[in-house]
Amino acid sequence: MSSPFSTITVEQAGGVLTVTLNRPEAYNAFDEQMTVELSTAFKNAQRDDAVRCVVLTGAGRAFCAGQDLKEIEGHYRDDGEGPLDFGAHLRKRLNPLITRIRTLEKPVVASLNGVAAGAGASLAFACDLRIASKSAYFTMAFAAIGLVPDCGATLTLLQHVGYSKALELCWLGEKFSAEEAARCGLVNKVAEPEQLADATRELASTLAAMPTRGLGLIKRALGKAWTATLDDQLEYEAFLQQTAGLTQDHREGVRAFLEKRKPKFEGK
Ligand code: T3D
Repeated sequence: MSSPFSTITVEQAGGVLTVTLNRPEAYNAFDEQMTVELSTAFKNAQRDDAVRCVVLTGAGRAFCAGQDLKEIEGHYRDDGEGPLDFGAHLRKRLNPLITRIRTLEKPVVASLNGVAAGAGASLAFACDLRIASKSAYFTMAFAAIGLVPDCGATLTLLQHVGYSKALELCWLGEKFSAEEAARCGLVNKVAEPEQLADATRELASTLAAMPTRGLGLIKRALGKAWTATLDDQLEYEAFLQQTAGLTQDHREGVRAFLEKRKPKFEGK
């Protein structure tokens, strides 16, 4: 069957769905079509029980160079539609995509094969875990073209690196290497470029074989904790634990421990 997508590719192996940004000639910059296709791919991933981990990566040399500047420039031409309404565009396209990734109750791993610039960096920060090639780097390219970081990066970057460093990165837009990002917890693992694919596969297949519903509930708990009081969080944990305690994977985990065997989780 032919792919319904033209700017991304999707491939499923075992429980791992790999979504590849596929506009290598533009360093996988977002055009309108790509934001629509990415949203569809994540919506499908939510619905499909066979998907138990999503990997997001880029084709060619870059992960993603943010918004397609040629598409933006087109709006300013004499025959163009006039300046892009960024607010409306973000609310309609990119914000729902980021929310979809953050609320997908399955692990989402960004596998950073190269540069992540502007909204491409924000996209990587929105994923749950980041594994990066040693040659990958981030650049908060927004200020250099008079824009502000978007797609949640003002929050996600702040959470990882603190106010002063986040402001430095957002103002100056200097290269932030994968190794530097790993030192402050923004990148979970750095791999040699030729080992990135294998290291990603290993991490993703480990996650895909785990109790998917439990992992999703943990993601929910940590997502809420940023703004919660301790009392709120204790109550929320009790609620989530009640839900996790009813899953088949919880029962399998306990049984396997007592029977001294490896558990076989079904993601249910
Ligand atoms: O509502 C909304 O959507 C607004 C949201 C906006 C959020 C944003 O993302 S703003 C930030 C937009 N992104 C940028 O400003 C980054 C622009 N790109 C770069 O600064 C550099 O390309 C990189 C640092 C990413 C990589 O540098 P380098 O030297 O390795 O590569 P290069 O030669 O500059 O680029 C390679 C090709 O990719 C080149 O094409 P060509 O000339 O060989 O045909 C270049 O034009 C293309 N490319 C790179 N980034 C973009 C792009 N094409 C379109 N849009 C891009 N963002």
